[in-house]
Amino acid sequence: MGCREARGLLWRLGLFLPLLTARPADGGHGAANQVVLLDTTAALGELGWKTFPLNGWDAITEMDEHNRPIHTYQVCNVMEPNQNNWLRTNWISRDAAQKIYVEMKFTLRDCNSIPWVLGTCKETFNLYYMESDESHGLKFKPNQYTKIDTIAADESFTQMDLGDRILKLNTEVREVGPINKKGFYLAFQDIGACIALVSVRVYYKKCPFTVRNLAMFPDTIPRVDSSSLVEVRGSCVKSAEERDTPKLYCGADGDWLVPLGRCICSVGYEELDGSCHACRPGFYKAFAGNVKCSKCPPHSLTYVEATSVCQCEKGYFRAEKDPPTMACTRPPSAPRNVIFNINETALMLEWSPPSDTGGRKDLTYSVICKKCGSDASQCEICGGGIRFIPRHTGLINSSVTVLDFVSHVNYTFEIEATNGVSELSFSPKQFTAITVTTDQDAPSLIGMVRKDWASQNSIALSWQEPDFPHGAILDYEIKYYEKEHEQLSYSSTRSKAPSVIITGLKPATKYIFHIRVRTAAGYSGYSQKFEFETGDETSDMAAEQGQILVIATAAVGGFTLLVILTLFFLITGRCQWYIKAKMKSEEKRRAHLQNGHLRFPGIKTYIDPDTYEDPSLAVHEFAKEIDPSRIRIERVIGAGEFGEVCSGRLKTPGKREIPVAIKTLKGGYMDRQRRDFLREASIMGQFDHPNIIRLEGVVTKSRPVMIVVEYMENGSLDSFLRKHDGHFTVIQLVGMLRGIASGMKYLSDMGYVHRDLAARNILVNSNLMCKVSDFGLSRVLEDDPEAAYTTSGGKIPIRWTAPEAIAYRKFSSASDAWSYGIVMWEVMSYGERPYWEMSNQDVILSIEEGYRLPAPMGCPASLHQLMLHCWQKERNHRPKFSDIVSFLDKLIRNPSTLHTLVEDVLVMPDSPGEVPEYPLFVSVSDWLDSIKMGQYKNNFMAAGFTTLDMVSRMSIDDIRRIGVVLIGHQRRIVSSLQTLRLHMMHIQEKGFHV
Ligand code: ACK
Repeated sequence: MGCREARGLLWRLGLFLPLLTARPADGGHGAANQVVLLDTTAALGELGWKTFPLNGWDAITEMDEHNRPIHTYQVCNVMEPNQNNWLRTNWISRDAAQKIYVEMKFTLRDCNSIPWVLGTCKETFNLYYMESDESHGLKFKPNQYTKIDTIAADESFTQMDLGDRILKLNTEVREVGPINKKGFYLAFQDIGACIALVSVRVYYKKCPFTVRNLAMFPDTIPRVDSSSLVEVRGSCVKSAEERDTPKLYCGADGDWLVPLGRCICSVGYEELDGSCHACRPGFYKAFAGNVKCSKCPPHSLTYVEATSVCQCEKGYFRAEKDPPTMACTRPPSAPRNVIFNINETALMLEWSPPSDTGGRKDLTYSVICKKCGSDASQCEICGGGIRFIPRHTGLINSSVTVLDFVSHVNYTFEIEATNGVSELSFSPKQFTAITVTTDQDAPSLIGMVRKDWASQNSIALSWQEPDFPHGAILDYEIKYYEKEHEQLSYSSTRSKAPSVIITGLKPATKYIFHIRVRTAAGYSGYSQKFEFETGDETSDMAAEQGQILVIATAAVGGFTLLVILTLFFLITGRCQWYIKAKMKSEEKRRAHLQNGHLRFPGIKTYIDPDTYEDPSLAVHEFAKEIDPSRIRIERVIGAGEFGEVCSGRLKTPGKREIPVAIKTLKGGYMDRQRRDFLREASIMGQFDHPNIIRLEGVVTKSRPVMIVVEYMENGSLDSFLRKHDGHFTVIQLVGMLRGIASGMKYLSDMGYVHRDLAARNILVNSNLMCKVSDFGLSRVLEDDPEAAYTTSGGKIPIRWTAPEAIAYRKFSSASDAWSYGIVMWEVMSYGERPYWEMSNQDVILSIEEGYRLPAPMGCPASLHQLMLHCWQKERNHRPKFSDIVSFLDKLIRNPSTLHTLVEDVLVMPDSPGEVPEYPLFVSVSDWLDSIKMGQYKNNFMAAGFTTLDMVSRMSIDDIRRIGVVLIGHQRRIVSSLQTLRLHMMHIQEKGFHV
């Protein structure tokens, strides 16, 4: 019977199988861990399977909608007994399989639903296989086949399903193995069922190639015994190496299990997405491991890829033991300031370390001794007679003692500094030489030391020159310390004249002084110790009264004045010329002080450290020197212009350790940088107020030079507010502003103008207390990234600065008040940038035209009023800081005054000053342009907000509705509406119509 006839018969019987053109759904054909040996759904031509007998299974091939064949075998001889119909596949190659899987999709008719077939109809078929090395010509003999299983349907279909055209497709999978021959046949035995075999898929499983932990694992066939795993050793990917032997286990289902060991990228390579990539030029990786390539350390470079060690720049080197992560370094410069001190038996050489240590810490010195005749070119090495204590090379300290020298000889000592890379450099060694004639005697000791006068913080001393200086006196060294704290620290200073004024001392405190003199032959011994005490409060007043007396008396008459002055100087011993010189700067400061005292009785006046001839004197006048052993640096918290800013702890004997911030001056600085750096301490040290950052002291006598200030846990105010946007109550914000205003009141009372008041220069502690910081006058402005050059050449933070200060550098407490208004705006907007992205030029122009920052969202009207008050063009109209403090105090005492928000009012309460002139906008589009929101013109127009009057009535919801999606833009528009409303009022008052 041909195919078509069979189909006709089956149709008539109602047995024909439905939905032949429905391609069976993909049963995971593409799964990565399956290798398919046969798939009838993918076969294009006839399958050509054998059937026995011929009228049993019937091949039906239909085309699907893509014109691909669907091969189906059907049999349905349910009415005849003793059916034994075989269908055999072609030979299937085993490939690498050990165990194979046979997946069959078929439909099966429910016998109960067919009338008259009881006894003959079956609902199962049998699956067989036979292994064979032969792929062709094998005769079919059923008894050569081994049964795999009887296959029953999970779901059979009935006549009703047929009517409803429901396809009940069964999927059954059977496994068989191990297969040992080259291939096999499958056979399906029907014993009287009504079946359509829709697809057959034969596959085996494998663990597919994979990369784990930078190791590659090949395709692996699992064991037949599903309980044992195949252990597979991985091989490292390119440019990687084994750390622990990488292994994976292949499970029976083709899954990789239990990863062990790993590979790591070799030196010069870093991991990226499971493979090792060469480091880019300029980067290196010195160690194998899964870390990233790093930038070449300072003074080293590489132009090639996959570098493990960067090469040193010209003139820089790496010592043998230097790790590749270390910067390249260079030999040190020569030691400085060599001096000698000689007596009959010993010659002591001392020097200062080189200004450039080459970037290394392993600095040592060596001393070469030469004997020279009158001609410097006739020098010879000293030879063995001379001894050096402790030795002449590898010296760690910057001094050496020379013994056993011969009298009346010119010795030249060359002192050379070396470090770990000196040997690697071909450049000539840098040394400093000193010539010593051994008959030159050291100067004799200083005799008596006198106290000329003492104030609370200063003592003036003078003494006689030594009786036998044995040469020109170079200078005197004065060493002193607090009598009570001899062990802790001492200070020293130098003076060219036999007198000195020592400043920066504690009031009513005993100090010990001793002095030595220096000539070309070196130092004398120290004088005996002298004890002097600083004055208490009354002593300064007495000093000033003395001066006032002199001035008052001056009015009496020239002659009397002359007599009194002469007497005065004779008595106090101040007639020596050198004291006059020292007094020059002292007088300047006292004049300054007197001015201040007249202006603000009872309040100290700020003294500009630049009025000191010697800035190091200023820093010691106002800042305590801290012994670095009292400081413990814990971590780096930021970067200042001069070096890192660290946090740490400061120990004070007899007191609790306190947390501190430590600003450091990085090595290799110039004198000017050190002066600028310490200027801030000289300024800060003059202040003593809870809202001004407190100076604990300075380290200037050792490196690194440091400024130690109180620690402020929450860092700078601008970033603090940005981090906590919307977290505080208005009262808390006003509390912060009050603190800043109080600090500024103190500064302005002292006559100090800050010039760079901005939220970034306010620090916040853990109690939300705000303190003003960043002092340093012009230096601060150089340092401030916000500062821009003005046409007059100065660098000014435009957005924070009053117009008169921008235009002609008129800085004053009134310009600080303008900046304070900007700080208020920054605080109330939680760190928004003043004038947003407007350019500096636009800011200057719009201020000139009368534009002022609108109130931030949620800002009480009274606070915006205060801001506007601070931004008055006429600086004398701006509030004083004392006014600001009392105004904020009133607000804090009556919090209800803060409830009225700017958004809620159209009519402002009585202004404390004049309402600024706002620009006259003529259209919505002008207004949008002026607030840099011109991109929304179409949104406003399309939504019908075409007049300024309509826009001024918009709510935040309206703004969202018309399509302003960005929160920042919504904020800006809403807060600018306040200004617009004022503008509208202004226009109405003037009788304009828009
Ligand atoms: O915003 P910040 O966290 O606060 O980052 C900067 C950084 O150091 C560089 O200036 C922080 N900083 C400065 N002074 C102090 C201080 N006294 N206490 C705590 N942090 C400080 C500042």
